[in-house]
Order: sequence, then structure tokens, then C-alpha cells
Amino acid sequence: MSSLFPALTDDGPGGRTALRFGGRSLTYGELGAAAGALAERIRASAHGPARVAVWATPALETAVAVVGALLAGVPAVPLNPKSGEKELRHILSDSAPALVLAAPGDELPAPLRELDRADVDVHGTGSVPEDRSAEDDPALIVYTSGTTGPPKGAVLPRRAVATTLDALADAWRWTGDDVLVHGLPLFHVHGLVLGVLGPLRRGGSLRHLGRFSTEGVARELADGATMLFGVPTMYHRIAEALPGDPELAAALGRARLLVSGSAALPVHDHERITAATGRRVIERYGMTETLMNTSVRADGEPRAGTVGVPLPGVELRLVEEDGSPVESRDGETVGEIQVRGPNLFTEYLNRPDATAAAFTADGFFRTGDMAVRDPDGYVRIVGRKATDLIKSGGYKIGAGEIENALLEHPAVREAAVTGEPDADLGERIVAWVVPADPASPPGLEELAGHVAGRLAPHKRPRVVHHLSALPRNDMGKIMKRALTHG
Ligand code: MCA
Ligand code: AMP
Repeated sequence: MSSLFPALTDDGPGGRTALRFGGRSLTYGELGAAAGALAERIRASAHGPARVAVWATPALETAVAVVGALLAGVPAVPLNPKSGEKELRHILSDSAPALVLAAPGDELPAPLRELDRADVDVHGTGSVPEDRSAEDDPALIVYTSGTTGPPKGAVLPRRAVATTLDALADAWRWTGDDVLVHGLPLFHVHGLVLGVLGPLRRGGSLRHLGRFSTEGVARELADGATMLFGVPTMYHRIAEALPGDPELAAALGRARLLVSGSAALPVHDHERITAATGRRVIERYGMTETLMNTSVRADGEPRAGTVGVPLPGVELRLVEEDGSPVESRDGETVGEIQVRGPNLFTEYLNRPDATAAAFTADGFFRTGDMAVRDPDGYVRIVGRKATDLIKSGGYKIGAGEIENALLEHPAVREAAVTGEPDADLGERIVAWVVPADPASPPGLEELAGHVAGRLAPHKRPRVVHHLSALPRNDMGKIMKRALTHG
């Protein structure tokens, strides 16, 4: 297929900044040289790796590592650098990378020390190899939580990455003149595919904040950045800060495009941001498995509470429980969103059962998201089919994996996990625990630390309730509704 990043070899933007992380930056010429050198090294690696893991810290090295792997034609598996051992071991045994790419000096945890390691040299001096990959070749394997069990690896082909970024360019009028700012993590689709590969495919620039802060956003937007990407938690924090921060309001007022995604942005936050800045945040809707499906267009009506219209090339339908299509666009009839198009993943790695279950006979992916359509085609997401999926801070978290981790704690006899509304995080994780010894029940700090250390900090419970027994139905199944509704 044609190159994913034409700007790396076009003479045009050679001297233009491609990436800036804090005080360190690379022009397109420097990025091509560094990623080209790494690609050569990956290809020449003793094991001829089928996949490479990337220690995905929010740093320049991560961007170079992923571009290097893509240039080498070897799929990259981005790893959350805060992953606990249990999660890490699962991902490594499932994806079997032969090599891990990391920044020089980064200390890697035990499971990764068993792999060959290549330090990423951001000043490498190679050349960009010819792209000999096919469009169906895997580009990335991104791990995403399901309702039960450990996360599954979504295999994202090169075609999906190219298609979704080009569709967003069309919807957002995103060009090489845009300078994007964000502080998203680089081990998920939002921060990595949209937030790093997006600007690079356009020949534009990314300024990454290292970690999100309203000060960083204000500074970069005041200094020439044109677009901001964030999860709703970040926009909520912006909305909270605006009344006392006229510089932030002025900076946001200057932006060409403010985009929110990964979870629903509450109408109240939309309204507060618009009132203080005169600008509207637009929402787009996607999933790890599908990349982006819909968006409010840059020239469309930015209606708060909707995720806009299907992107070019995406077929989207709403279906009833029995699979029959919801035809009416009355803004009221709810159906599950199903999508088909070149933006979709190919499979869950090593999980043919889960892959088969995710698709309908005619090739639509079942998203599990429930929505209505307005008369003009705008999609409005109203909920989720599975109650056992929690979106907290924009991260998707499965209740089952947290329950399993809690059950591994010696002071826990039984555990159930639910999500409850949280103004900052959207939803917060709540653990309902039957202690092994009622006289000394495990506290929040203990259980949060346990889950954070085994899985990841964002998966830790924020609230713990102690019960003498979990409510169960006649079949022995935990009745979560009885937990949350008292
Ligand atoms: C606290 N911390 C702990 C513990 N307690 N660490 C270990 N053990 C504990 N018991 C630490 C945390 O690690 C963190 O460390 C700090 O305390 C604060 O963490 P926290 O309160 O969890 O939140 P936050 O750091 O304020 O994070 C809010 C956030 C974050 C920045 C909005 O949730 C975030 O980055 N979300 C983005 C999620 C995302 O990208 N989703 C996209 C999925 P430290 O201070 O060192 O960091 S892709 C997707 O959904 C689709 C495709 C789509 O449509 O986009
Ligand atoms: P993930 O698996 O982490 O990629 O999360 C995908 C899920 O995030 C989708 O299935 C939706 O439930 C949710 N999501 C993403 N963007 C939006 C949005 N703009 N509004 C509401 N939900 C969203």
C-alpha cells in the first residue's frame, strides 16, 4: 500500500517540526532518520520479530518506536508503563513479542526483562525504507477490556489506521497546517492513533504535554496550537478551571477545533466551556476495535450530546434486540450501534471465538453501544448494552478483570464490581466485597493498591463497600442491580 506517512519522505515539510514532547522535538527529516534507523534494527533483529512491544511512556521515544515498527512492517504492541505484573504477563504471553522498544535508561519490570531490548535513539541516522506492506497487514495490537476475563488484543490493520485518519481529515478539515496539543496516554487508540499518527499522516505537528494539565493546554493554544484532543475528564477539568483562568479561556477561544472522545461529554461541561470561551467542543465516537465511526463535522452543527454523523466509508445502523434494523430517525427509538467499513479491526488476537461473536453474519461489528438517531442523521449515544463495562477517565475497564484481581486478595471472600456516576471521571469503580474475616475487612487503600499493582492504577476501585453476602438470584448469579439500587 502507499506510505502511511508521506510527509516522512516528501521534501515539503522536511524542516517542519513533527513532534514535540516537552523541551525535545524532531523535524520530519529527523523523525524519518531516527525511525528509519530503528526500522532497520527491528528487521535485522536476531529473531526476525513477528511483533514488537513498545514501552509506551508519554515521550518522544514512544512515537519514534511506533513509527519505526510501522516502517519495518512489524506490528507494535503498545504497553501501559503503569501496568501491573499480572496484566503485563497476560499481554506478553498473548502477543509474544520478540523485542521490546524502550527509551534508554527506562527501567523495565521483570516480565519485560526476559525479552530482547532495543533502546530507541531519537537521533538515529537511517533512511526511510520503501513501504512493502499490504493494507491488510497488522499495524498495531491494542489491548482492550471486555466484560469478563483479561483484555483482548485488537489487531488493527494498516488500512484501518489510514482510513480512519483520512476520514477524520475530511470531517475536521485537518491539514498539515494544524498543530495538535494533547496529554493523552500513548497505549490506546485515542492518544496514539489519533493523537500521534494523525498529525504525522497529515504532515502537521504534535505537541504532547507529557501529562495533561489545564496550564499546558493554555500555554500551547496561546502559542500557535490549533487543535486540542481530550477525554471528557480533561474537558471537565478545563470547565472547572475556566471561571478563574481568563488566559485559559482566551487560549481555547483561539483554537480551530476542540475535540472530545472516548466517553460522553456531559452537556453541562459543553455549556460551561461555550459560555466561557465562545467555542463549542465537538464529539467523535470510536472504539479500539473500530477506530472512529462518527463525528460532528468541523462545518456541521455542533450539537451538545451527539456524536455527529457517520464518517466517510463507515456504514452504521441501529438494530433491535432481535437484529431487525431501527429505520426511524425520530430521536427516540433506541437500538444497538453496528458498524461496517475499512476502519475496522481484523480480529482479536488468539481469540477466534470472541472475534466470531463480535460480528454479525453480514460483517457488521456489534459495538454494544445503544443510541438513537435524530431526523438529520446525528447519532446520540444513550447507554451501553453491558453493565459490566465501566468507562472511567475515558478508559474502558471490565468489571470481571477487577473482580478476579480482588478475589486474589487473601482478605476477600467474594467480590462484585460496578460503576457509579462521577463528575470528574464519568464513572468511578465501586467494589462490593465480602471479607474473609468480617472482624478485619480490607480497606479501600489496601484493595486499591492491590488492584493498581496487579492490573493498572486506573483500574483501582475508588469506593469499597463491605457486605456479609452478595445478592444472588436462584441461579447463583450476582444481582448487580440490587447492589446499586440498594
Ligand atoms: C493513585 N495513584 C496510584 C494509586 N492511587 N497509583 C498506584 N496505586 C494506587 N493505589 C496515582 C495514579 O497512578 C496517578 O499517578 C495519580 O495517582 C492520579 O491518578 P488518577 O486519580 O487515577 O487520575 P489522573 O491521573 O488524574 O487521570 C485522569 C486522566 C486519565 C488524566 C483523565 O484518566 C487519563 O489519562 N485518561 C485517558 C484515557 C484514554 O486515553 N482513553 C482512551 C481509550 P501519576 O500522578 O504518576 O500519573 S481509546 C478509546 O476509548 C476509543 C478508541 C476512543 O473513542 O477514544
Ligand atoms: P475503548 O474500548 O476504550 O476503545 O472504548 C470504546 C467505547 O467508548 C465505545 O464503545 C463507547 O462506549 C465509548 N465512547 C467513545 N467515544 C464516545 C463518545 N464520544 N460518546 C460516548 N461514548 C463514547
